[in-house]
Amino acid sequence: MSDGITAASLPYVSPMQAPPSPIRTDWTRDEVAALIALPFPELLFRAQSVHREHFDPSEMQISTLLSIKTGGCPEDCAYCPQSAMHEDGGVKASRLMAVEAVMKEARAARDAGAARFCMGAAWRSPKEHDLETVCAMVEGVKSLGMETCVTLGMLDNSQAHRLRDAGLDYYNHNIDTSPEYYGEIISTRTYQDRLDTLANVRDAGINVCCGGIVGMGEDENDRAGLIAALASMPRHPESVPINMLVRVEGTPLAKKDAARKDGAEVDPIEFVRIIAAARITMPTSRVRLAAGREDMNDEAQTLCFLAGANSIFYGEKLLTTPNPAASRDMRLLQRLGMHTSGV
Ligand code: SAM
Ligand code: DTB
Ligand code: SF4
Repeated sequence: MSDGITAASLPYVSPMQAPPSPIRTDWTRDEVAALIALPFPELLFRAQSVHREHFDPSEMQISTLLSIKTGGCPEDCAYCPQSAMHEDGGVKASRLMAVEAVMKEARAARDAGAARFCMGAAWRSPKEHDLETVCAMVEGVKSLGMETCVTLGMLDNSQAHRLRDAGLDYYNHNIDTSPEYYGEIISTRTYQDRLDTLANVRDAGINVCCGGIVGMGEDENDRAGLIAALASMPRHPESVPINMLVRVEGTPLAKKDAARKDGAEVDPIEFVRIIAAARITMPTSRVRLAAGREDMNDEAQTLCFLAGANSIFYGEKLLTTPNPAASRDMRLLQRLGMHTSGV
């Protein structure tokens, strides 16, 4: 380029100077289904247009996950290797990590460039003394200058307030799938239980991280129902993780034909459509391309980014399953000319 203008110095362009799309919280399943079914070029154009109204399309937020208490969970989520209810036992149960050990991992994540540190515990809900320890972890990680997120199962109102007082930025609690399909996946707590926890988190003034999983044998209607349920919350979750099911040996969903009647994997193009629908319906939320990237090629991930995903989990492990190596992710972002957001 001439005159000293480089691609990096050019502002990104908002398509036409159209009025900004309204933030709607009344999305219906039919409307979301119609979006998902749009011709792909039209769907991606709409998703990109909305994305550019609120975000720099070249920016990627990166969060690092740590399992602070692994396995032995009394819940029966059919996708999860940490449930003690599955016949094959899943992963080995361990105790809650010590605060200093968590700090060590958080420092390493910060030094590798992560802006947010997410700590997950395989609990139905936290016990009193464990919550105290988690509050100390939140305070410690925040003192490193990172955003904090925890996912500890169900919370009552006072537990949510205690986490808020410790300075917690985000609480992750997923609705996982459509209200109708939910009962096929989890029997030990209800969809309403999840909504109650989310209401407690909101009431405490903590940002909500809430999303779901694609590839559990749900049909198109359920996928539209998942996005419609998120997008019709009175306030959209600030972070929306969209996970592709990671099939883990020993879980009820591990067998392909258990997860989908025709035995097929989720079509990556179909997955991109779900991401685009999340972006269009929740314009200001961070849409995270969450679990499942290890099994996606760079091109499928790139389409997800073009559809509006602007956050990933970074580091070679999710909670218990593999995630792409940091070097692979950095190479991809470099190839795409994208940059990570600062803390
Ligand atoms: N026990 C807590 C809870 O369920 O609220 C927190 C941890 S749980 C592992 C967090 C989320 O990870 C689940 O709600 C689910 O959406 C996602 N997840 C778990 N196992 C998964 C898998 N095998 N594939 C994709 N996503 C998964
Ligand atoms: C979310 O939606 N995905 C993350 C995070 N929230 C806690 C967890 C994915 C877990 C994948 C299976 C595992 O590694 O155990
Ligand atoms: Fe337990 Fe959470 Fe896994 Fe369900 S998803 S079994 S609640 S760790």
